[in-house]
Amino acid sequence: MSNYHIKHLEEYFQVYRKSVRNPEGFWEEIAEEHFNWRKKWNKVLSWDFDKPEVKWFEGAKLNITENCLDRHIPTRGNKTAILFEPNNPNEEAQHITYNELHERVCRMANVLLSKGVKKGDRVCIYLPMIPELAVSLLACARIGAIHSVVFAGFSANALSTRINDSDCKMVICSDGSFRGNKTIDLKVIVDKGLEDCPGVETVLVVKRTNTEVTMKEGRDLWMHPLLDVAESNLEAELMDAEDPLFILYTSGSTGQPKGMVHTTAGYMVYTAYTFKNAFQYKEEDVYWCTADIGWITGHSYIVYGPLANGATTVMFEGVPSYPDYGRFWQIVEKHKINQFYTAPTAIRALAKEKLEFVEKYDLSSLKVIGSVGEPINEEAWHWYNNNVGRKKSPIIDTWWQTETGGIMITPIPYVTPTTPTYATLPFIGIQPALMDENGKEIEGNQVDGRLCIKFPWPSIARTIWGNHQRYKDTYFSAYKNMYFTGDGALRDAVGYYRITGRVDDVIIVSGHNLGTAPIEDSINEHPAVAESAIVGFPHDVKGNALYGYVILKEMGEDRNKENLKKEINQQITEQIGPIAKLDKIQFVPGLPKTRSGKIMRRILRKIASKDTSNLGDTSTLLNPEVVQDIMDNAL
Ligand code: 7RM
Repeated sequence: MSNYHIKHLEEYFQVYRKSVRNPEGFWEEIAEEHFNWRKKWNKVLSWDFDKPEVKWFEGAKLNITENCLDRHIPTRGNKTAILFEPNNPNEEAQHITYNELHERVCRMANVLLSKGVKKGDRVCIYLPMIPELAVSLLACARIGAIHSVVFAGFSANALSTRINDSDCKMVICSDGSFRGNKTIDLKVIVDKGLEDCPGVETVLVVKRTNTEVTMKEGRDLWMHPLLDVAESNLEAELMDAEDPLFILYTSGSTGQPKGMVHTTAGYMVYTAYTFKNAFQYKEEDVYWCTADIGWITGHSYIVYGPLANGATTVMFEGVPSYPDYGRFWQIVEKHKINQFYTAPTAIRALAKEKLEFVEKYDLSSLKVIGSVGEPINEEAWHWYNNNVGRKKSPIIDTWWQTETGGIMITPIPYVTPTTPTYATLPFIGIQPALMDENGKEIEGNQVDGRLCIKFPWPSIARTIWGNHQRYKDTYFSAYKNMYFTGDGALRDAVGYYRITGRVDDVIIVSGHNLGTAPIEDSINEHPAVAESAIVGFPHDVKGNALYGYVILKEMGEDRNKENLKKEINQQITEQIGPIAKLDKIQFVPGLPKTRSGKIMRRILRKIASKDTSNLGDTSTLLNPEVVQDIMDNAL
């Protein structure tokens, strides 16, 4: 039996048991059968969560781009690898075949080499969602350079911090980017950021918007003329299994962003295997993940996972609201998308708009619809299920992190029965544990605790760039011999997991542990409410009390606010209990969100506890203007 593609629930349980009883044997078999190695490993796994150190497939030699490109050429050379859908719906989509992608990656890799980039050097990539972005990642991997993608919505300051932290010697950027009806002058941001980055020797500029840019003599070069004259083929660099593939920054609750380091072989094996199974990808399918490649979701499930499976992966340059709120669904219809993967924040934003936007498109091609990034609340789950999945495409609520590299807890569609808001069962090879505050594992079902992972999986991040101690402190110090995720979760009667949010989102009110997500779900079900966020604030009697920030739908705007507050608390009382009632409710125009769509609760907590002298690092905030408004009207 091949364990590469799980098709039944019994098979899932059987393969899962095997992967836990004999992880080395299990992953060895997957690695052996489904990838190209230039040399096999000497040892499948060595690990020590105390050091911490994890090594998979030690001694093996490979290049991930041979697995993502070269090996598909004989059988899938003319198949579309990347389907590029531009921001402007009137601009033609591009179908880039595996043959063409191979050539483009080799050309760019040759350009990088000619500009002095060597194996192990860091290259910062600051590009919009255009094909050159995916090509850049692969070109770095082709020559063994370590890519560090910085999301092109980040500021000059955030960019320079990241460039300096990992000492990038080259930046790949574009003249500008298109987002909806806006054109953003990316090169101007790069120029500003680079004022503080003396280590950057070369900037390669991709032409996208034709905006005028200043090119700094001796540093900046246009990419396309160099690509035109570069050789179209290049032998891939031989990499060790544990050579770093990339660095990707993720923000911590305090301090500088953390440069998570992912290595080559384990990352490849795990992202490929999870992609195949979590999306049930079949050879002719067209798969679309709406994330930006600037996030881990884009690295693992737009670029590496899909390409390692020879899939057709869509890259969308634009935004869900342009030219109108039907854009996602228009694209699903146009390209007959089979698997669609997005974030709860996008689902909620689209659910606020008229149903016509989704109803008027033919979504019958969809087979699997996914969610990632934060807990998906009940209301959004049902909206997604009814209007996008049309009750026939299973929703996969996939829980994972930048640090985990790949999906950790998810239903396997058509295999695992789903329950709204539950990420359900651990993926093959993943051994979750729930821990109590005293460091003891909580056994059994119908329990909740802090989510840890007991055993290494192939794509766990190996360190924080330049700061191994911080890696140890953040992930391996809270619980002995465990990877601590920072999330809380509950395990229900059948063993399904529901992620309740970051553990700092757990609020203890009068001795009761309350997760914010279920309370927010309840509030969001009120017909006048669009979205909400709950935080705790100090209370003399209860220890903590609840403060709710609520965004109203248009219909709620002219309602009596005191009555609305009563109705919201009534609803919470009915659905959760009076213990979860809110002491304060503030109606707000928006919630502070990070650029990847997560609510920045830290800021809301500070406002609720009237401690606004120092809001901490707000550089990743998408909408700083709402913070002022919320502060001005705080209760
Ligand atoms: C992939 C990604 C990680 C954090 C994680 C959680 C939250 C992600 C879910 C989720 C509930 C989910 N990487 N999170 N997915 N919470 N259900 N399905 O998002 O590094 O940017 O964020 O996101 O808190 O720890 S990330």
